[in-house]
Amino acid sequence: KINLKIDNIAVSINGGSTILEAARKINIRIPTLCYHEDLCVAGNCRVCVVEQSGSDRLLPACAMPVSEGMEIHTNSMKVRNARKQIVELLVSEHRADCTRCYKNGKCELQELASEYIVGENGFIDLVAHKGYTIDNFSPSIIKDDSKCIRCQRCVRTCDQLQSISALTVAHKGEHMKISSFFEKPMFEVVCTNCGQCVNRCPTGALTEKTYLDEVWSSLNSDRKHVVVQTAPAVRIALGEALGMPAGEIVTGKMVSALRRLGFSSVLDTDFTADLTIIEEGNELLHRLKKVVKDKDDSVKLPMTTSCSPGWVKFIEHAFPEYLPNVSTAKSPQQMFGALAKTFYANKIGVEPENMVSVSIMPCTAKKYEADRPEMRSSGYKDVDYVLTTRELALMIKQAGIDFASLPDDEFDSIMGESSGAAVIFGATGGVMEAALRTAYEVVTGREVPFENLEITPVRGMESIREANIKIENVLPEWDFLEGVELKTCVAHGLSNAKKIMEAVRDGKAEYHFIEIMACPGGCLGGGGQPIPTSPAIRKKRSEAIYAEDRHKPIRKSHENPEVMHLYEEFLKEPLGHVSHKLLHTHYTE
Ligand code: HC0
Repeated sequence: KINLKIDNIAVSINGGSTILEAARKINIRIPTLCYHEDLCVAGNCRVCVVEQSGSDRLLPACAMPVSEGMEIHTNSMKVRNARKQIVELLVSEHRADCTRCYKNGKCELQELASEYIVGENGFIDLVAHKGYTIDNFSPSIIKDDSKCIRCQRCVRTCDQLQSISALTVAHKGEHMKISSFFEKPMFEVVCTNCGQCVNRCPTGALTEKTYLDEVWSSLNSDRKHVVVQTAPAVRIALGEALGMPAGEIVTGKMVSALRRLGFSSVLDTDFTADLTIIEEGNELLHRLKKVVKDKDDSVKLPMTTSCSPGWVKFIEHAFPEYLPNVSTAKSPQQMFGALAKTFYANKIGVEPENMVSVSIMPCTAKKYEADRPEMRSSGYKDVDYVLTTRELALMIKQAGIDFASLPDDEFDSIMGESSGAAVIFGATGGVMEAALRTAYEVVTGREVPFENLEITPVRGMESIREANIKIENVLPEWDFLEGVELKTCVAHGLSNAKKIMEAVRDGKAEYHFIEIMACPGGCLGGGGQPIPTSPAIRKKRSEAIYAEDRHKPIRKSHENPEVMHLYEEFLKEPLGHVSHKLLHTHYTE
């Protein structure tokens, strides 16, 4: 342990910790901009400077390790003046058009400028004299260079967490900027649309592309029947953007709010998450049969999940030779869209051209997924508009709804029922766990014992997790699986996905089924979730997801009565003709 004093308060902390960590331990707040808990330290903005007794130099608290006997001052005149100058300089390089900015009121630079009372004439307004670009070609992300403070959180996110490097640093000195390959629009480079950069950008330089106006105008149209679906991870995070603590489950209030906003049918992506398990689980069993029993080498294993659109875009770019391994089952969002404008429209007597399908997602890549040409199997655009959790929170505020005082409401029926297995889709490992709960019963004909419902080896926040499950006492039709050890793997964050795929490609790992989610923590840590999203917040959201699962009366996808009814009445059988037309697709290089 190292002993030091910060603002005359003694603190003891492990060696190797930084001054910033020591200060946080005793609840002293040091401002930061380039620092982010998920990323390696860069120490380039200098907003976190502090003074050390006996030294003339100011130290960056985020990068400087503690040492025995240090005496640190975080609020001296010298520190305050330095910080004020740094913030003034950053503001002078930034288009401080705050009232017209999407991040107005949620911008970290704005907060610091207000705290340090940055005046009008600190430095010449440099941004006015520079050309800058606003890239809004992507369906998911807008990049506005005039608001960039070059902290490089986005660059480190794209490199360290996602191994993509779609965003990089270009040029030097005053010309230095955050750019892409040959300064092409984000839409034309390897960006996976995951939005992790958006979630970490301290200013309005990277934001989601919003479709609020389009959704409001659909809601205001008398001719349109507007259907909304809500992703598993929205219900455990929406409250944060509306002043509630992290980890609050707000499913019922969210449904109430959506009804008050005027959506005609309030339905659930969790319904199609259950459906995904049936289709994808059967696909896995079908592939196993082809490979293990029929020795058919045209069928590929390991099968990987396909529901995270950032992951699908990543594999298309980085490992196209493995596209035949990606499950053909569409994501729950897209299964929902295809069914909404066919099965559901028919059930409620609405012409599909008069239906608008909106989804609320924790994810910016879902905006891109909905735009993909493959996603029009209803004969229309299956999902018209995708809003992030943050955009829904904004709609609720715009409508003047006091979210905290809303009563709990229930989803509409036909496509609103879901199991606990569907809810856990929102956490890394959830799809795997949900699939295993169902696959066990299909193959053995026996119920999963209650004490084994929670498959803990696939849970948690470790970056890569493996579980090998011995298949025993199977039904006669599955005899070729008797004694087989099913090898599964779960990874979250694309840098971990890359490691897994490299291991598979190099023959260093052998799996049957791999779940990959592009975002750290899975969808609960998605790029469209409330900001900040820190490791501690992800943990609370994850606990909320598993609590929601425990409280559900039905916890296995194949027991969802509305899904069973859908098969009886419309789909007839898993992997059948209708399913193939509406619920499956192929991704190409
Ligand atoms: Fe997810 Fe999904 S679980 S990708 O993480 O499969 O975004 O929450 O909606 O589609 O259901 C995100 C979350 C979804 C889909 C579901 C899957």
